[in-house]
Amino acid sequence: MSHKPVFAVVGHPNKGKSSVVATLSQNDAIVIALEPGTTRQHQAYPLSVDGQILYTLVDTPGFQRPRRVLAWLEAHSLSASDRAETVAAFVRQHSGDPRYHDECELLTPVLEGAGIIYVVDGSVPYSPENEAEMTILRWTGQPSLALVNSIGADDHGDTWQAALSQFFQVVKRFNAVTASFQQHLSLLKTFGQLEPDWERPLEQAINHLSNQRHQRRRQAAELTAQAVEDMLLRREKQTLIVADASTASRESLAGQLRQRWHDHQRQREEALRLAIERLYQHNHIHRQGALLTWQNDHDLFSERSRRAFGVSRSYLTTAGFGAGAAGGIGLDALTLGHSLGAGALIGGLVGAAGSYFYGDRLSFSALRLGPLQQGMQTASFGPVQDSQFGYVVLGRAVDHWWRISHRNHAGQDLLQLENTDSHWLTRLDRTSRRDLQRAFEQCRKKGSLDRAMRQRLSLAVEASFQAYDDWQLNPT
Ligand SMILES: Nc1nc2c(ncn2[C@@H]2O[C@H](COP(=O)(O)OP(=O)(O)OP(=O)(O)O)[C@@H](O)[C@H]2O)c(=O)[nH]1
Ligand SMILES: [Mg+2]
Repeated sequence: MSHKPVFAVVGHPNKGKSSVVATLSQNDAIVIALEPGTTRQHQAYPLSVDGQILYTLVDTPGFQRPRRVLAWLEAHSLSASDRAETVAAFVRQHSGDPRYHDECELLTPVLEGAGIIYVVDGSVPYSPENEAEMTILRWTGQPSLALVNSIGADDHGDTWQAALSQFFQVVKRFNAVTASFQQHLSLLKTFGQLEPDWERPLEQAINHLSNQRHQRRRQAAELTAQAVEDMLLRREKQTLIVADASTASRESLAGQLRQRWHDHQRQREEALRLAIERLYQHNHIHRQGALLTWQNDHDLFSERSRRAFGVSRSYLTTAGFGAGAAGGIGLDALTLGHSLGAGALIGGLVGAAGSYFYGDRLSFSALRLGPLQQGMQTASFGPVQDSQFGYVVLGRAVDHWWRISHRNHAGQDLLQLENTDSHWLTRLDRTSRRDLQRAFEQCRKKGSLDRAMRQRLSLAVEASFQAYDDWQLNPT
């Protein structure tokens, strides 16, 4: 028989049992809903890392008739020594009885040896109704702890704590939606202290989960670096036959190229987000809503994104790259103007000359027209020449990563991109700052990234995750 720990999560209906299971088993496929009675059967959710099960959570329906169950138990028990056996007898005798369906479901895993996690809602006042439930659970004799999970805003945690500690050795506050990874681990540690047989497997589980978290961060950095590289190097090309090409059709070609380039960038960013979400086992994020909130005003190319994630000229100059690195629109406009001659091609794209918004600037500096050869001319769009773009892409990716990596699997809210008024890059070490800037410059100038630089970019992205984490924890 295997001795991997199993925990049955039990309690009153609609108090967040399934939410606790989702968070502790990192499974966002578990049904969590506003209506009581959502969970009807007990269901096991193992947590595995590298194909190895570390522990299992069992979701259960809530107690429906705890007082009657307790009355039956009291009537059928002869002494304190037969209590667990009496609970088992109750389940055997009532297994087909619809009145006690939920109690039989929730007691079955406990009778099979699961530890008990009793969940209450700390935002509603304590009610003695819970005493029958707690007494039944105590009769099973299984190791147990109570979690105060607050669904609403009010806090009755203290009275709950006092009452629960009469029945459970350990009472903890644990909010399924907001609990941190550290709180998750500390819960496992506590359980290990309650049941000697589980101490070692739970210590191992803690190690595996911590390693997994580090590995995920590294993998996320690699995925992000790859996406940043792709996006910075992206080039759309099309050849046109000049004999046919009026100024108007060339302008529309330019518009199409730009459109294709923008579409590709959006899709690439979206693909990265999906990959990050999969990495953290978030398979059911509200994509539709998330798409809506991330698009439009928060679009990759919006001025708002630049303000939130772009960097200032003074950042670039003080980051140790010298004033040259900040060379922006002025220089690009000159070289571009030269290569285009009359500049008719981009006339329709840029709009009123002089006021270059971020999105326009990207377009302005990205379009190139090749030399005329045998009546053909190639127009290309990208790689982007504005160094802000790299910071915008990276900033958005880091922000998304942060939200996903800190998101519990019980989370139901939409992903929201928020504007940041202070810049996390100031928390980044000098080497990483320099490597980011160099990688961006290499993409811009050489149109490719060499192996060594690619590796440095990946490390710098990982350092960026760390910096963003620090900054979110302690913003100033
Ligand atoms: N804000 C917040 N809401 C929570 C939390 N835990 C649960 N909820 C909400 O409370 C409701 C019930 O959560 P469930 O996890 O489905 O509760 P349950 O105990 O499994 O419910 P049944 O299966 O019906 O007995 C859902 O709308 C959850 O989103 C929490 O920690 N914070
Ligand atoms: Mg449930």
